[in-house]
Amino acid sequence: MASNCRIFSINSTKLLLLQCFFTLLSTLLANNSHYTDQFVVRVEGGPKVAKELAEKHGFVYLGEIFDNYHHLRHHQVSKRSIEPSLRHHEALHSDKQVKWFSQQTLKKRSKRDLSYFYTDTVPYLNDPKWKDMWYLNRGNNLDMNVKPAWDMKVSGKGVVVTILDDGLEKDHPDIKENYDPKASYDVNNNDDDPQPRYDIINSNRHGTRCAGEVAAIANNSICAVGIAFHAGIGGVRMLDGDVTDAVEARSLSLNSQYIDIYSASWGPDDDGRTVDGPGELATEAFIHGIEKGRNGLGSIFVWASGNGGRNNDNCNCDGYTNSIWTLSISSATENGLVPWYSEACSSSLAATYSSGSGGEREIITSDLHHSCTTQHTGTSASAPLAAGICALALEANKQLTWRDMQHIVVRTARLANLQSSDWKTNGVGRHVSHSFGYGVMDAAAMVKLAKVWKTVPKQKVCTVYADIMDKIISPKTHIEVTLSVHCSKVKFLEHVQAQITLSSTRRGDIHIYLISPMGTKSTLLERRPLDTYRSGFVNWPFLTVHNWGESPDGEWKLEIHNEGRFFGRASLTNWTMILYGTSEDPQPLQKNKHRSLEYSIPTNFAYKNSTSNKTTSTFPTTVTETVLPSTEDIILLEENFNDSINYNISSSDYDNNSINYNSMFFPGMSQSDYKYSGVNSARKKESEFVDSFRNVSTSNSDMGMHPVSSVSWDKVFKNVEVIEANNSCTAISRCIFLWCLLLFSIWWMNTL
Ligand SMILES: [Ca+2]
Ligand SMILES: [Ca+2]
Ligand SMILES: [Ca+2]
Ligand SMILES: [Ca+2]
Repeated sequence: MASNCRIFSINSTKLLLLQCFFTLLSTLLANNSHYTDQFVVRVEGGPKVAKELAEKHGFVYLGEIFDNYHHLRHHQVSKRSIEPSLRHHEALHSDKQVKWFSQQTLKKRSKRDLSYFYTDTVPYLNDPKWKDMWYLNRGNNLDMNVKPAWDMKVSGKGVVVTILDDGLEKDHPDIKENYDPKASYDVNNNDDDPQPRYDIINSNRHGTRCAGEVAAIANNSICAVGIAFHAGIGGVRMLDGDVTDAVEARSLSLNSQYIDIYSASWGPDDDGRTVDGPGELATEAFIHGIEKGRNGLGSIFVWASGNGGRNNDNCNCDGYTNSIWTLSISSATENGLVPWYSEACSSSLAATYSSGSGGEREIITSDLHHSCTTQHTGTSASAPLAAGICALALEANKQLTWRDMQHIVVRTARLANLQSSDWKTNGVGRHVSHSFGYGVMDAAAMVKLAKVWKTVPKQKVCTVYADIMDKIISPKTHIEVTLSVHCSKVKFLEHVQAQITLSSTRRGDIHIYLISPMGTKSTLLERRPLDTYRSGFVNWPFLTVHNWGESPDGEWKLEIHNEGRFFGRASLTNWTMILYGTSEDPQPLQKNKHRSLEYSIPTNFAYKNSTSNKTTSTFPTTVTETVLPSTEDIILLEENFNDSINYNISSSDYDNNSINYNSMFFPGMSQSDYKYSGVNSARKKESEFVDSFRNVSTSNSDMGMHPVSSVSWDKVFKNVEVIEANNSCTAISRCIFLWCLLLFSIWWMNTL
């Protein structure tokens, strides 16, 4: 290094030294822990024993985190210190009752909101802001289908959601009837009342805003409407004070037999240079939650994917969203764009609508001081919307496990108007993107599917270790390593983790891709220009959900790129694949159910198309609602329209039966359009058709539909065969009946 330095002129030497100094400083700062006055001890014998122990050593007892772990504070210990309090360490260490203890260090956790019209009147609810709640009521396949879910008589009744945040204004007139004290706690102040601390800049409004999105009361002439407006809503005040591992663990494990869904819109700094995740207690709390919460069905943790877009942050570097236990949610703007704050990563499962750029509308919800806001923003706003939608699904089926919920989200999320350059189809034909996961959440489809859902089989895990290596990745090059997997326990994948240890002179120069045996390429890490740390990654479990449903067997390929300059060396030392999933088909009966349900598609589609060619009415049209069997059937139609492409898996050719079906499904298309060679033109027509049907403007059409491979078409066709065999008679007669009814109505109208 010294000999290299001499080559430079004085100025560049100074510059280099300065650079060295800052790197050293930032490394030092990064590694420096700030000790707090909080301690956690593991003591057997319950809270009584722990309280006695606390008293003996002069601690204040704050509460039990979970089994045998207790949260303490010592008033004589400084609230902030670079040094641990050795005297108290000594005391706890020498006490035989104490099995384990830790002095809690400070964690940097930031809230995920941002510091920053026209109306489509829907005469539905009397809440003054309802008409402006575009993400719930604009129709045209451009909202989250919450209204049709409400029409199925679900509103979150009997479901309990808790917001882990900076408090909750529990006496807010649009919230108080749904406020649930049993789902609430103040971890910052150690009392039962999560009421926020008020200051002149309303810095603690975040939790109240998130709560209103979930459970603001409907039709009370006040402010807005929550998605699950009959759900119980609680607040945990935990961000307005020192955040430690213990504080997070207590919040995540609060009343886990009572609370169903925890919504969190915070995490490590989105500064584009942090790699941080849950500590040991918070990890334990997650495990406790998914294994024991909700009587063993598992707590549902909904998590905001992060707001670090402008800093080129990557949500896979955030251990909370990158965790398999959290249902990670990103955002889409009103126009279906990737928001400027959005972080793309392979661990996001789905998206909900939220704020965008100037001119695009934001989220409406309750606000501090009993008020109402139209300016809730960021992925902070997205996670509670997702939590509300999950509450609707949970009311429809209280037996859903934490994994069931993720399965249902994967199967029902829609492309809608979401535009991203990286939409792709995974190995089982599901569309997925790094910005939006599987697409925008669809409340009606989730409720529908939840009702017929059978609990997925037990989660199995295969862990496959690559040979210990020390593979150098020179600057401006990349390496490819492969790992051959044969996993007898897992045949249908859910989460896939690539646990990686690598060193690098500049962590932000590294980008990593994982290619599955079925050819699905996940971006595990993008470049992060602001991440100058030299610390690399130590056993970091990069998560991808893009392989959902694929088989794990075959060759996995890991591609690591190093964009470093000059001496920017990197080296891969360890790679382990952790493959989660099931040995049996997670939802075998579902396929049959959907086949029979799919039967309703041709009827409705044919009919709708015949009437909606000239009408500009929204979906579903009033005409349809009065003439066709029920709104419910139309919802089925849309839900299954996606499903038929998504997950009816088989290999097969097509026959005459399928032609009948397709000519009904996509009227005006001939058999030849569906030949292998004609797949592209078929796709085009399909998208044109869907556009005219859904009244989506043509400029969005190509983004609205996803390219469908010939394999996917096969899947549709096979399915059709089954349907036609069982139901063709009823299908045609129903269609003819409706046509006759329509013609008769027209004739009758004319005679008047
Ligand atoms: Ca309080
Ligand atoms: Ca209201
Ligand atoms: Ca982040
Ligand atoms: Ca997650």
